[in-house]
Amino acid sequence: MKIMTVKKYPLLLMLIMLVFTLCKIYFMYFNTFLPSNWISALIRTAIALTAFYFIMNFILFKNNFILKLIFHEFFALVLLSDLLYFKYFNTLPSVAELKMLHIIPSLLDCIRELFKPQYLILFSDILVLIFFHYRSGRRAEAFHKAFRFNFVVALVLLTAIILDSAFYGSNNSYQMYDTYGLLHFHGSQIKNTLISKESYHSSTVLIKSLEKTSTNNIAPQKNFGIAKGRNVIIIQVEALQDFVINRTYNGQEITPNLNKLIKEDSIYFNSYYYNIAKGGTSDAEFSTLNSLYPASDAPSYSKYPNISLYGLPKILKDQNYSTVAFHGFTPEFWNRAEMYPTVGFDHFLSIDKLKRDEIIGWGISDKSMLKQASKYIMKVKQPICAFIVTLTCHYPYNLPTGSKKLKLPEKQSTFIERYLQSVNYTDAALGVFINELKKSSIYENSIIAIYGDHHAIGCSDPSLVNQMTELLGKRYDQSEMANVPLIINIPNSNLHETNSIVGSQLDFMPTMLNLLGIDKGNINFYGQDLNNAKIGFATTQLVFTKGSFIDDEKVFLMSSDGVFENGTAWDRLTKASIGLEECRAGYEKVIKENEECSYLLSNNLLLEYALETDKEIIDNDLPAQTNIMQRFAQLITLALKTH
Ligand code: GP9
Ligand code: MN
Repeated sequence: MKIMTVKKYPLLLMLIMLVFTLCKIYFMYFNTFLPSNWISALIRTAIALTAFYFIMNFILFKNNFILKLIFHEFFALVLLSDLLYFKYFNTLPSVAELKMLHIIPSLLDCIRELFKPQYLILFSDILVLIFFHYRSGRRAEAFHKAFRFNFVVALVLLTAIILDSAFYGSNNSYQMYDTYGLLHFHGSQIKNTLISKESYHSSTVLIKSLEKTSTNNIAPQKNFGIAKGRNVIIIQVEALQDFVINRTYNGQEITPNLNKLIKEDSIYFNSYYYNIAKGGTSDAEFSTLNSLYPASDAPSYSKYPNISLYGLPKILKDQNYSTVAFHGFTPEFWNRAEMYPTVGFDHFLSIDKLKRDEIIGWGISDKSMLKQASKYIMKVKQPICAFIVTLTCHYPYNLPTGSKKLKLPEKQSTFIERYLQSVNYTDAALGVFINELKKSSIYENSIIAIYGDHHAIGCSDPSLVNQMTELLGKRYDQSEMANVPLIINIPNSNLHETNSIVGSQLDFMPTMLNLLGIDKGNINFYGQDLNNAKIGFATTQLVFTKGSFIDDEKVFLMSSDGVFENGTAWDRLTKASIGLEECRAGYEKVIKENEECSYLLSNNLLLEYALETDKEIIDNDLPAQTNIMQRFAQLITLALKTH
C-alpha cells in the first residue's frame, strides 16, 4: 500500500494541481464572463493544462516540489491579474500590457479597491499541496526514471493538440476565449504579438476605403473656418461621463463650470461616445487626435509606437502651430513618452517636468496641473495646440477630504457619490483654468474642446446598474455608460447649440478641422464632421465586442462569440428590443472599417497612401473624388508591393 502511494505520488500531485487550476479558472469565469461554449472550453483547457503540468512535473522540475508549487501558483497569479483587470476595464488584459508592469506600485490604490477577500481562494490550495507533499512525496524518485519514455510520448501528443488549437484557431483572441477558454485566449494573444503583420486577404477592403475617402472630401459648409487660426486647446477629462452634465445631486450642480461653459458660445454634443478598445485613456487620445480606430488586441500606443501618423497635432504643426501635451503622471504610462512625438507633440510636460506641488491619487492634482498649463500657454508663441489630459477624477475616486466640495448626507458615501465628488473637483479645476485664460486675450483667440475619455461607472455590477438606473430615471445600459460629453467652446462665435447627433471620438478631428477652416485633403480618417453630418454613427470596443455600434436610432451589441445572429439590439432612446436584421449594415460597416484601419496601421501605410494620392492629385490637377480609378490602381499596386 505504501509502495503504491509512493509510485502514484507524482501523478496524483499533477492531477490535484490540474483540478485546482481548472476550478480556479471557472471561479474566474464566474466573476467575469463564461465562454459561450463552456464545455468545449473546459475540455480544451483541461487538455492544454495536462500538457503544461506534464512538462513541469516530469521534465522540468522532476523532484523539486517548491518549483512545481511556484509554477502552479503562477497560474493563480495570472488569473487574479485577469480578474482585477476585468473588474476595472471590463475586458481582459493583452500581452502588450506586460510592458507596463513597472507602474504597478502607482496603481496600489486601484488594486486595493478592486481586490475582494474571496479572491484569496485562488491561493488557498497551497496548504493542501504542502500537506500532500509531506505525507506522500518523499520517496518518489524511482518513478520518474521508470516511466520517462511514456511521459515523453504523452507530452509530444499533448503538445500537438495544443499547437493544433492555438495555431490553427481563430486570429480573434475573443473568439478563442469563447471556444477554447482563457488559456488559449492568452496563447493566441502571444501568437498575434509575435506575428505582428496582419494578413491582407481581400482588395475590396481598400477599394471601399477609397470610396469613403472620396466622400470625406466633399467641401464642408456649416461653421467652416469660424475658429480659423485660433489656439487649439483640447482637454481630455478623465472619466467624465455625460450624465453629470446639467444634473444636480442633493440640490447641487455637479459640474457648474462646464454647465456655464456650455451656455457661453459653445456647441455641446450630448450623444457623443467614446471609441476605445484595449488602451483605456490612451486609445481615447489616439482615436480623438487621429480619427482612427484603435487596435483591437492591444493598446494602440504600444502596438503602433513608430508609425507614420497625420492627425490633428501634425496638421496644426504644418499650419505653424507649436504643439504641447500636459499630463501629471509618469511619462512612460501608456507609452506616451514614445508615442507623443509620433502623434505630433513637440513638448510633453509630464510629472517629470511639472512642479509636483500637489499630488492627489496617481499624480499631480488637476488644479495644479491646469494652473501650470494655463501659465505655459500664456507665455509661449501663438498659435498653440495644447493637449491636456486630466487625472484626478480617476478610479477609485478617493479624494482627500479637504478637496470634497459637494455636500452629501452624513452616511458613508457610495461609489457613485465618490465619483460625483471627484468629477465636481475636476470641474472646479477646469473653471479656474478657463478663468485664468479669460484674464488675457488668449481666451478670445482660442477654441477649447473638452470631452470625457471613457466611463467611470461600469455596467457589469447589478447593484451599480440599479443605483444608476434610479439616478437617471432610465435603464443604465452600455450605451448610457459609453456616453461622454463633447463641449466645443468658441468665444465670440455666438453659437449656442446642443447637437444630439450620435458621434464618437473618431469624429473629433474632422469636426475640429471644419471649425478651424482646414481642408481635409487626402488625409485618411474614419470620422465625420459632426456639424455637417446627417447620420450619426459610433462604435467602441471596450464595453462592446467588435462589430457593435450605436447610431441615431439604435444600439447593436455584438455577441462575444463573434456571431452576428447572437447579438442584441435595442432602440437607443426607448430601450425597446428591435430586430437584428436592421443592424446588419451597421455591423458590416464597423467590421470592414476596423479591418481596413488595422491593415493600414499594422503595415504603416497610412501616410504612404496619403502622400501617393496627394502626388497623383498634383500631377493630374484633379479633385480627389474624380480620381477613384487611378487611386484604386495605386492601392492595389501598393498592396501587392507589401506582400
Ligand atoms: C494615466 C491615466 C489613466 O496616465 O491616463 O489611464 P486609465 O487607467 O484611465 O486608462
Ligand atoms: Mn482614463
